Amino acid sequence: MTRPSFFITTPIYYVNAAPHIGHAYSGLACDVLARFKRLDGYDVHFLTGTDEHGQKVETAARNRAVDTRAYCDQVSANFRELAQVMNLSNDDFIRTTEQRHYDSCQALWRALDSAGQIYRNSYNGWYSVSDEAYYDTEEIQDDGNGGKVAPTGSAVEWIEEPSYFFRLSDWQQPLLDFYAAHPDFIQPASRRNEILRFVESGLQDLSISRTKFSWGIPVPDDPDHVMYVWLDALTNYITALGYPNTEDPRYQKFWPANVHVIGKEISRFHAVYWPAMLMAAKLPLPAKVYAHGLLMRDGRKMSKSIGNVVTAQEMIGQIGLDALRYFLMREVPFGQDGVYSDQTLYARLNSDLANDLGNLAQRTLSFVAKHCSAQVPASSGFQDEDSAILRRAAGLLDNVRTLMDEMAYHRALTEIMALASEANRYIDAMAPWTLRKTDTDRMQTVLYVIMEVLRAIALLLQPFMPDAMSRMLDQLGVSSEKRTFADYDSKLDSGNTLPAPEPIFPRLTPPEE
Ligand code: ME8
Repeated sequence: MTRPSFFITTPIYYVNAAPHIGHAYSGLACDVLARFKRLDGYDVHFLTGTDEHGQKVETAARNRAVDTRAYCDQVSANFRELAQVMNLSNDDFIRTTEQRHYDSCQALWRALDSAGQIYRNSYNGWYSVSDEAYYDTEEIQDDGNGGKVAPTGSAVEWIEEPSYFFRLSDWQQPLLDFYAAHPDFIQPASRRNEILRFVESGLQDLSISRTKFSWGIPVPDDPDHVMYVWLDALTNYITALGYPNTEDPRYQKFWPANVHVIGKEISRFHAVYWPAMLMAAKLPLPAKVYAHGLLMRDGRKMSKSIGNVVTAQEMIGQIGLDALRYFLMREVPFGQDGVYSDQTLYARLNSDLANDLGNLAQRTLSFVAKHCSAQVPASSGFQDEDSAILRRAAGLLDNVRTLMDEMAYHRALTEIMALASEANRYIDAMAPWTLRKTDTDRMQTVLYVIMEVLRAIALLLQPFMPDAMSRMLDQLGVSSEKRTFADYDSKLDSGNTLPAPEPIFPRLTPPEE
């Protein structure tokens, strides 16, 4: 039987600066869903990479007085390392400076051109190098210091140059029809409304080439022009599947994408320009664009100039990788901006991981090690309380699956952790330490029930905390072949010998304590 496919992508990151926790966040959100889908039987393709062309990158290299390509190699390597540091399970890492991407962009350009979607003219207007975006005069404001800024706050400059244009204006109605027919295309709803208003207000043709610098993919047959970096960047999603060879098995299997995960500030490029280009090139459209919020530290957007940028490596050094992964997915409702501080970080991790889950596992497993000869206990018939909590555990996969399909990670984790809290109440009420003296059969049953609940929790938490949950499943004696969701309904083998339990989530001490 062929497995269903699932293609998920992060934005490709500009190599104009070092990666920080915000870049790690998009990759993590994709990784968690990619891992969930793999465990759920899907054939997954997870793509990330770097966006290396354009004026911004060229300027960054020049400011450092280094060769542009050497500079790209170096910063791209930092993003590749970030993926490893975050334990991302990406199947590919694309760089827009690769030959495959050059060929793909030129082919897409030619496809748009032969469809009559490209014409030559000149662009006179505002451009922000920092955003790599064009702005209308109505959008521009004075910055109070004699300069002009875009609505994003980025400086803009007036440019006048010959340019090729894409007939974006042709696609206003087709886009509106598409959004109406696919209400889930842009999520969350707040972003969808913004995009609808933008498209309803009218679309102008889009300048898609620049002549003032050369760091880009040349326009076919007119190498004085390089392609606009967003046309180049968006194309990465099909390059990676083998485009222009639409017979490539990866393209056949994985295009159109199931979801492009992006930060909300780049919604317009993904939800307007990209689907318009695809329609114009007669290619299928992705199923979903999910625009998440931005991580803020101590109430402010992370930025180099404010000096509140945190790297993933720093946080991992402080709290450990899986705790970081858990925190980012649990604390911030996906789709909203994420404000966090050290206080919320340590409080959340100690309460959920050290106290609730860690304590449940540790006290159960050390009790079993001591009083059940380090073997999976045997159940001798369930009472109502046992059946109730086992039923709840059995039903959890379906709930979590639905929430994961909505990309409601924080709600999925809330549900899973609620079961851990319930199991803590159950163990307190059943008091196996008392049963040990009065009824060892009943004690074994209770411990078996808790271990079964822990097995369900650990299976479901694998996408979020792969290493920690792999260790927990080892300690529960779950063999590595029995860890997919197809095994969710299987049971622990009573009598199976267990390894010595070890704490998985130590209590963390905040730096100022
Ligand atoms: O926009 N919080 O690249 P970029 C959360 N090359 N996410 C953040 C973040 C923060 N504080 N800061 C960055 C580009 N991100 C283009 C994309 S795609 C075809 C081309 C994440 O280096 C978030 O995903 O500016 C955001 O959209 C992305 O990094 C921007 O990365």
